[in-house]
Amino acid sequence: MALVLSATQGHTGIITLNHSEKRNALSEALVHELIGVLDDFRHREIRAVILRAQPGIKVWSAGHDVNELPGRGRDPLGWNDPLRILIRTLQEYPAPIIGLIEGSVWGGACEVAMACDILVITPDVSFAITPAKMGVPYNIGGLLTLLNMIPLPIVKEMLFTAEPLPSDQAFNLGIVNYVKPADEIEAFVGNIADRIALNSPLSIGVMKDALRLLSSAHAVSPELFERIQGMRRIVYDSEDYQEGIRAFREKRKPKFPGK
Ligand code: YZS
Repeated sequence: MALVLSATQGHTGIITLNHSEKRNALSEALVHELIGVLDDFRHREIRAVILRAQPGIKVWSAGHDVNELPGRGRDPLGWNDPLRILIRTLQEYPAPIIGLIEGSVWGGACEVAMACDILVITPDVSFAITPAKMGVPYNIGGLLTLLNMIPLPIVKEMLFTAEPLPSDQAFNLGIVNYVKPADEIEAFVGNIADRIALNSPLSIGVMKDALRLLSSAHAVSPELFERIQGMRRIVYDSEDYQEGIRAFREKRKPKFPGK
């Protein structure tokens, strides 16, 4: 069974996450399929992409596949991690990606949403960024994706409590573009995609890339980079990290020793 479904309507491409049994967790296999669809859309010169899950779903995506996170002592979110590859692919895709979101969004899937260019959600949506619940040191690029979309005090609250941010707050903060009822959202998003497709794809592609480059134009010296990586390493070497993953597998709440 395909983990990701794809369809096209005119110049618009639609990608549907299709692994509800595992709550659309972002496994290597699912990410591989998703990137394959984006490659295909790129060759077919698709001008707007809609990224969604199955209609009416309760969990849009549960985030990184926790069973694929490495054991203690290895960076769980290194350059070649599937989540990292997916985020870069979405950000570098040369046409707008519209996130159509229903249900709850967890962990790395929040970053996937924040890597979309336009977000339209239903009122039941919530976003929870959960590394602190797993003992995971989120990576530098990932924090930057969040910071580019979410005001600093809110991103801090989300990271430190790991609790869900509800749809009305996400809308009031300008994190999402629109909140629409479930029975209207598909037509509404399709209309945005159609309007984008009438404009110059060259102009849009270049502006998207320029905005990406400008929003990541923070000077990070090699020393600063290595310092943050060193700080992160303390976390993924820790008992907290080991406990976070073990607790998930054993379906219980973690007890973090803080070392
Ligand atoms: O027991 P089976 O085999 O049926 O599988 C269960 C879950 O184990 C599986 N599943 C996942 N498998 C791998 N990775 C996941 N993230 C994941 N989430 C779920 O799907 C089957 C159904 O799950 P249930 O728990 O029975 O479903 P439900 O009662 O509907 O609850 C749905 C939620 C989403 C509330 C629940 O599954 C959940 O809390 N999942 C974990 C959400 C989460 O904390 N995700 C963050 C993952 N970490 C990251 O993305 C980053 C690395 S970080 O940690 O930095 O944020």
